[in-house]
Amino acid sequence: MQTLLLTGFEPFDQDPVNPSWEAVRQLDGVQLGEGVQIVARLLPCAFAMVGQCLAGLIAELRSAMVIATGLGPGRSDISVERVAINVNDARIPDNLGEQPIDTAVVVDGPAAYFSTLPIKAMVKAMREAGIAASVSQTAGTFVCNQVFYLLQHALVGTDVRSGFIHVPNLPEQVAGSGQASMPLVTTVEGLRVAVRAAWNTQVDWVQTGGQIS
Ligand code: PCA
Repeated sequence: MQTLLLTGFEPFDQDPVNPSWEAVRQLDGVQLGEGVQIVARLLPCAFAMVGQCLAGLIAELRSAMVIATGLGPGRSDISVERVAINVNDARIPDNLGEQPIDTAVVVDGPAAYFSTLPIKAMVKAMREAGIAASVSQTAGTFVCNQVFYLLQHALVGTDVRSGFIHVPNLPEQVAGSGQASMPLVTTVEGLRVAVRAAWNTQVDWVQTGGQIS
């Protein structure tokens, strides 16, 4: 049985929940086709721990594809990330109180890695399912970007495709604030559709996902 590793994050910044984990845990065990199943795992929101955790999961599961997810506070849609950069610059402390500023994710590593997922096809599939989605040009400079960079660094040169998706807050996390949110049921369905499209698409769709600025 092949596996597709799908990770979510624990809560951070005093939030009681993280929708990325709440969503991916519901997809644990879902079959993507003949002999392929999703394995969902939780990652800690801590710069010092998350790399080892991720490396352990990659080594243990030897998954055929890896997709990491996290909460993007303020995002209004499911954002498929294009690029991970070699910078940690934390605006808030992580769950261990660490707040690196302008450090490298990997010393002497390349400036950036692109997602190796078919990001346009994933966005297209979600939109066709009626779910708000877009390509995102930045995964930020916090723990999600670090995980995305470490993931791409670990798998570069292999045939295991990988990438990162940010999901919006849950409505109950931002009630009354006017901030964007997405119901959990929609996030779960969006991720299900995106993961399926990633697995089934060998050559990415050509459609714009660009931004002027
Ligand atoms: N979101 C944060 C870290 C963990 C998460 O779910 C981020 O975007 O960096």
